[in-house]
Amino acid sequence: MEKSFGEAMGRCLSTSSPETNALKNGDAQMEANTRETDTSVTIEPRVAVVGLGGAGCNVASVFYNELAPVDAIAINTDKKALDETSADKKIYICKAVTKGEGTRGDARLGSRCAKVHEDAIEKALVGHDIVFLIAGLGGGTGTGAASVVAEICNRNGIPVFAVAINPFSFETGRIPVARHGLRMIRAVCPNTFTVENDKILGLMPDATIDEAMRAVNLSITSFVRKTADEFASKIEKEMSSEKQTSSGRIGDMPEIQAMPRIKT
Ligand SMILES: Nc1nc2c(ncn2[C@@H]2O[C@H](COP(=O)(O)OP(=O)(O)OP(=O)(O)O)[C@@H](O)[C@H]2O)c(=O)[nH]1
Ligand SMILES: [Mg+2]
Repeated sequence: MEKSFGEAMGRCLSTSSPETNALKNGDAQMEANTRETDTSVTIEPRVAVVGLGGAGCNVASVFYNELAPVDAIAINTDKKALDETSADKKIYICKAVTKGEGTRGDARLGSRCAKVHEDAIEKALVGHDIVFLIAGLGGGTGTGAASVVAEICNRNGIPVFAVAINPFSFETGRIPVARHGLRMIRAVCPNTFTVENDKILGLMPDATIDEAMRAVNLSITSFVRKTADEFASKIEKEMSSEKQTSSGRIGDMPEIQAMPRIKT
């Protein structure tokens, strides 16, 4: 990861960030997911993990198969890959353009396909309190679509994080596409983290490429979980201090506890 979690959260919760303003103003979506009883407030942040393209959809499948308390949303131009993905929601983008066969490394096409399906993507995302985008860089779909989806989140005031997987260094032809794609994503999603596929090969020298990618995918899932938990607890603290300020008496404070929504 290039950036520490603390840095990301600092950015997310700094007074100038749109995310914080949304939270401080009592963001409608978060309110909808907050229950207040006589003595306690329970926050149930609704988390979406959006897998874009082949790598992203593989990570979304891990979340879905582990029954993680998130909504796993898979977006792909590759119909066969999407059919093989496990997810709460699948969005097949641009049958008319890619004929269901992916973009074959054309990131501009990936971006265009996502734009054509903006309404469906927006509908799937609205109502979530935090969104994580996962994309492998260097292909066309994930690289091109991630910034489009990040912008949809920005427009809707949904805090968004991106996890961008850099290709292996032996995928030389993909490196320039990956670099350009990362710049595009960072331009609209400051909370973008990169993961190096290469690094895992150093840690698992005898692993096959598939095993290495699976290990990377697993590390992404634990990163997302930790980040979402930290995000929820920051919100709780903000709400807690606001309540202290407004009541003026700590004794009036309701107990606040995080309780992630469990998928049934
Ligand atoms: N960690 C990890 N990396 C992957 C995985 N699958 C692919 N990658 C990496 O991600 C890069 C992009 O590949 P894909 O995600 O398949 O590309 P795509 O977004 O589907 O793009 P197109 O198929 O060209 O439309 C590859 O060059 C690999 O380095 C995966 O399951 N895990
Ligand atoms: Mg693909």
